[in-house]
Amino acid sequence: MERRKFLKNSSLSAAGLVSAAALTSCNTEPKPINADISTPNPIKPIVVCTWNFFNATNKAWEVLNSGGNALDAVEQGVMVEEADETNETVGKGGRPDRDGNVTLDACIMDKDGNCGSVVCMQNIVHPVSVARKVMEETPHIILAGKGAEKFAYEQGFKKEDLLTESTRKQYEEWLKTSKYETTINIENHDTIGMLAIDENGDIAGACTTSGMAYKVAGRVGDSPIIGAGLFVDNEVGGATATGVGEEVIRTVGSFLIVELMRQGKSPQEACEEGVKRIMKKNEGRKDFQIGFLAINKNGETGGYCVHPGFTYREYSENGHVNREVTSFYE
Ligand code: SD4
Repeated sequence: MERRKFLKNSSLSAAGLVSAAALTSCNTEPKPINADISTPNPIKPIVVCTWNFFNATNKAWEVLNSGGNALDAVEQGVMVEEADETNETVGKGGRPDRDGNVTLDACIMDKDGNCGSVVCMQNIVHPVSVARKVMEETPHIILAGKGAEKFAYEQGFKKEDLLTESTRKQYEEWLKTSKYETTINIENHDTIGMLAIDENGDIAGACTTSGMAYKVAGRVGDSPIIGAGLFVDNEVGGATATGVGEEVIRTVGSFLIVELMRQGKSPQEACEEGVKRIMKKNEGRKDFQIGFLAINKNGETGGYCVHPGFTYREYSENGHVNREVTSFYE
């Protein structure tokens, strides 16, 4: 039997999951609380991403501007960074864990709430595309480690060494002290989270990273966790995060921001509230950075972070711009 059919027919089938969900769900339709959340003239298409990833947003814009859908746009956009060996926080060229292995996390989510994710996966340059295959070809959402890698080979992905000369040398240098820090300072992270609205007004998002440099083997951050590093609700908007994943997970950051927008907050206000919730649990702590980015159904965007320095790139018919965001600490 074809693998796809096998997976679809397995006892944990999509149909099974759907009916289980239907049984446990209430009968009310999930509608935006704020009824006037959409305007007659939304900005679309539009793409935004964490940090100043010029080439990635250009690629996504190319897809959107030629009539492509938001899902293809975010996948192809973030793939640019996964392939860029000079980005040492994403894909090939990402810094390894403390055992010297590059382990990648990524997820993707579409307008219908479908999502896929891979965590702690080695030897594959494009984890976001494997995540998309998990979403489209299996009844599951998350595949981890060796299982994710095996699945990737079955789907035709090629094995590739993700360490580069530069990251190998840095790792050898790090081994001399093996100083273990779970914090990320404000300069050394550039995970890409991307959100797009296509010309139909549909929203999709993707997020991909190699996580914290020299992390404990097996550590997974927020980036591949739906609701933490990324969340999309086609009725409301989307949000994504960068920074210390543990803190984003604790507040289910991206889901929180989308829900705050559902309740009527602007993307900017929602991101500010998201960071404030995190800081409330970390009173006085200044040794970590988090940046949130959000877009609503109207194509309005916003961002906020713990320390100054986080920016996001935006590309629409109004042009492309790198936006600096305000921060919790001056
Ligand atoms: C993580 N959020 O693994 C990621 C790290 C990050 O740029 O954003 N790096 O916790």
